[in-house]
Amino acid sequence: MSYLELTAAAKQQIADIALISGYLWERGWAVKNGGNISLEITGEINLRSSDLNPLTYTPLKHPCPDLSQMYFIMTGAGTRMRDVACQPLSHVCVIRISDDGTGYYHIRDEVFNSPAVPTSEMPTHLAIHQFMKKQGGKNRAVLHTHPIELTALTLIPGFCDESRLNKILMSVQPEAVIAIPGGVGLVPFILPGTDQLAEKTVASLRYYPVVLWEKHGCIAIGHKLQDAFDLIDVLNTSAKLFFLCREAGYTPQGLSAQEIENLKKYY
Ligand code: 2HA
Ligand code: ZN
Repeated sequence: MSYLELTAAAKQQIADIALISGYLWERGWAVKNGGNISLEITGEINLRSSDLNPLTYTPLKHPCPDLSQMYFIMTGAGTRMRDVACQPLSHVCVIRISDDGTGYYHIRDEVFNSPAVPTSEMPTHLAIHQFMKKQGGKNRAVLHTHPIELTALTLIPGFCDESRLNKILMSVQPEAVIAIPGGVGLVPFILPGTDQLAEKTVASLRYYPVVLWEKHGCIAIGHKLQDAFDLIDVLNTSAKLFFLCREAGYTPQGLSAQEIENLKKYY
């Protein structure tokens, strides 16, 4: 008998991870091992024994007592989204934060036996889960990916400014205003996987549900993984529309400030 009991809810989360990973690969947002996903699944997983294997314990550089005893499922470091899509159980890992929040146990058994260790962006993922827990809302999903056109916008000198980017992204289609009325955040380029990136991202998430990482990609939060994906999908479509107009030789006229205000009031 397996040591881990995955409830129907946990199985659905794993199916969602596989589905969204496939979308990321198909869109070209997940070249090589780009991007990572994490979901909080406390209450959706049961251990059939209370013995946590001390051999699977890893101390955390930054303890997260707010996440004590919570369970997370995340994509593994170095795993490819196209592989996660086909064989999620072999490319994601389940962790349980220790009672005092100073480390985590990597939960494995004969069924759930992925060799993967947590994503290189785990500092940012855990910092965000800590932030979401403190907020007390419904958000439990974190998605980091490398959307092509959205990232391209952050590469253009003069465009990479929070207010300028919001003006472009929000004005080229009503859907952007409807989906993300408060706009998006921007974090200047910081080395991937670092505590500094985690810190700046959480600071920006206080105001925005999606944060662009300059010259790298973006990260979004949501209740379900699909929610986080939708936000990024809408924003990347805005960036595509912008570039399409530019390629055709035009500067997009976009919605007026009044039209945007009307949309916000109506929805
Ligand atoms: O390779 O995307 O930001 C994983 C990443 C790091
Ligand atoms: Zn990345």
